[in-house]
Amino acid sequence: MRERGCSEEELFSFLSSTRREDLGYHNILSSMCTVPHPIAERVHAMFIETNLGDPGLFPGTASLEDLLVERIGALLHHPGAGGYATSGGTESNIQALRIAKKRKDVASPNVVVPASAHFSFEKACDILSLEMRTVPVDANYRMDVDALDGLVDANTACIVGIVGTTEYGMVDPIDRLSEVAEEQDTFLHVDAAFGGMVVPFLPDPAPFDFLLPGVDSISIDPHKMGMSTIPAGCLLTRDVRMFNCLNVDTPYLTVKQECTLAGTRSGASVAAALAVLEYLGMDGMRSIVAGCMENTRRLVEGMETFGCPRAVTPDVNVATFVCDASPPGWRVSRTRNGHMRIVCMPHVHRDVIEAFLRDMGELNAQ
Ligand code: 0PR
Repeated sequence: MRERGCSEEELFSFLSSTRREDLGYHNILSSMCTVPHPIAERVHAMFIETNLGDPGLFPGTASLEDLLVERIGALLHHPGAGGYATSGGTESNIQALRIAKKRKDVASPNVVVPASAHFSFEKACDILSLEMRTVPVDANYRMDVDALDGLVDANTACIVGIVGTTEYGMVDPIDRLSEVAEEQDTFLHVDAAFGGMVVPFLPDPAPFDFLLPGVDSISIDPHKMGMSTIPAGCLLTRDVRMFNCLNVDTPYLTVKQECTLAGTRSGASVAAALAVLEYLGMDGMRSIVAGCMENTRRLVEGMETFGCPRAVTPDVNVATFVCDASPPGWRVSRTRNGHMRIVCMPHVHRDVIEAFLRDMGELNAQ
């Protein structure tokens, strides 16, 4: 550290120039995060010093966390769901597998995940010493449920299905997984970190939530399609008591026990997440999701006119293509299979899509 502090002017000039090195979200087509909704930004600032790790000191903010869980629970057809606000999909997935592992209580537990699962499951299995068994995906990049046979056994602590896969934007057949989970009496976790804030707002949503009797827990991230500030995630469980197995004693806090992974945790993004949902309502969310889906369709149609076929028709706003070159000045990403991947987040407006397609056209003409 410096012996003497620097001037405010010097400090902010340094920080501003460093911040300018960030790419932000301009021409960024690879991110599952987006520019927070202006409401989220304002509310985040309002709750900046709150700590949900000691909820007795911040009962107001803690009640907003409860309300967020209730609202998202209702969105997922279970207003009485248990839950808390995590730091995002990774923490939610780790905590869900912790619950599943404790409930199974066998010497060598395994979890069965689709090959399309996010890498957070690898982290979770490493931390929790779980064997990760991978189910292949079908031609449409959805989990091949028939291939579950032989993978699920007496040591299976959890089956995982994905709603909105990171790479291809696909929704696994959660209804069929729910049947398998019930038949085998296995915990079923749904990773809807991305798609949980998309699918309920589609005109004809496939069932994936607590309406399906086999679903035990769901990850859903307001900091992705919920347009809240980072880090806003949620883990929901069918029964609030499922969290009890994670409780540790917290002698000197205002609450006596806590089940969260993080200790100190900010309420800022949590209040922001609730605020966005309240402000937009179902109607507002439907319209944002409809825009993202329309842009996804337009992008797919436009790319195909350049001889870049879709890898698959996505269930949510993630488009993938057989396409080697991408125009300069744009950030796209690549799937593990080498497909070009574009996430049509809310900051990827229609004019951004059209500008990208124009640049693709020029690239093609060369
Ligand atoms: N589950 C799914 C289905 C996900 O897509 C992700 C993240 C997670 C879990 C983990 O969530 P957290 O990162 O919140 O813990 N998916 C994106 C990814 O890893 C996240 C991302 C966001 C990546 C912005 C890049 C980026 O610029 O690809």
